[in-house]
Amino acid sequence: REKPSRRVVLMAGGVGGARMAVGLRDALPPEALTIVVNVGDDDCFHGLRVCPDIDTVLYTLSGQVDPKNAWGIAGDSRRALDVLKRLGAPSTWMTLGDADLGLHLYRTTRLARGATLTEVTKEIAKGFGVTACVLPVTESAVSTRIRTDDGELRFQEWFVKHRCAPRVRGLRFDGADDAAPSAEVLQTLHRADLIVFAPSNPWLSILPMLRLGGIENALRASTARKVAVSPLIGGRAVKGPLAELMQQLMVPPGNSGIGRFYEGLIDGIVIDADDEADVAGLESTGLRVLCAPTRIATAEAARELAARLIA
Ligand code: FO1
Repeated sequence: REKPSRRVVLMAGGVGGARMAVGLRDALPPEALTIVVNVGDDDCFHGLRVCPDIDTVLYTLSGQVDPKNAWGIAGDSRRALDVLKRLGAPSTWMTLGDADLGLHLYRTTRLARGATLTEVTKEIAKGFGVTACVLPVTESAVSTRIRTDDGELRFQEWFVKHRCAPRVRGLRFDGADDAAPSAEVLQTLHRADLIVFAPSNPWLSILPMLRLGGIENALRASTARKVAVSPLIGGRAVKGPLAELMQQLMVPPGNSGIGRFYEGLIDGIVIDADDEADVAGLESTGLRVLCAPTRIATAEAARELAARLIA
């Protein structure tokens, strides 16, 4: 009998998570990969449940994602949004394309009929021909709130409407205290041989998952090897507000700040080939360090990194 294939779990946020998912999918047998996705960015727009990180993972894995934005559907039209703008509807700063709205209509209707977010996500993945198992981290609504000098903002208000301009004083994950990882996520973590933290924003995309009751224990109890891929290269994020956020949260900059975030949770960290100078410092904290190209905008680069990480 063939050696049981590796059971790999990817803890993912949006863009970095989706790209790492592509690489791992291409480097593993189909049934070996499970992607656990953050739901903290989720929000309700025009009465519809929008799940940006789940949708970015599904659109990217199914080859539909808009390559420029890394969210939404390539070439999507915006005629419904234009009508909403004309009618003075709220929140039209969130660009929801027509095809994208089709997905939100489907998910919202299915949830209203009592389906769980896990069930609906599986239906959508199947419909899009995605073979990897994509799981929301929880069935509950947990939403990231950004505390600023002018009060608390919903994540998308801060990220999209205000373009990350308001200085971040703190984060709150509304609903996390009453939420638990889904049973399937806990089982997946228990059975994993390898758990990868994607090169997503640790504070905005991974922390909302770690804050769910029971997940840290499940991670610590898991016999899997645990590896984080740094989302920084030369101290800068490939995409998004991570470097500025780390300054505002007053955590150490660069890869040492990433290593500190995951302290006690991971055995190893992957940093970019340009950041060779960070190896010694990270190793001195007990981490194993893999220095490899972490720019994974192409499927080939992502597969190459995934293969090296798995090896
Ligand atoms: N990000 C933006 O910067 N501007 C947008 O108008 C926008 C719309 C949008 C619609 C659907 C969706 O799934 C994601 C969307 N995003 C947009 C990205 C979203 O803000 C994500 O939460 C970020 O990618 C962070 O993960």
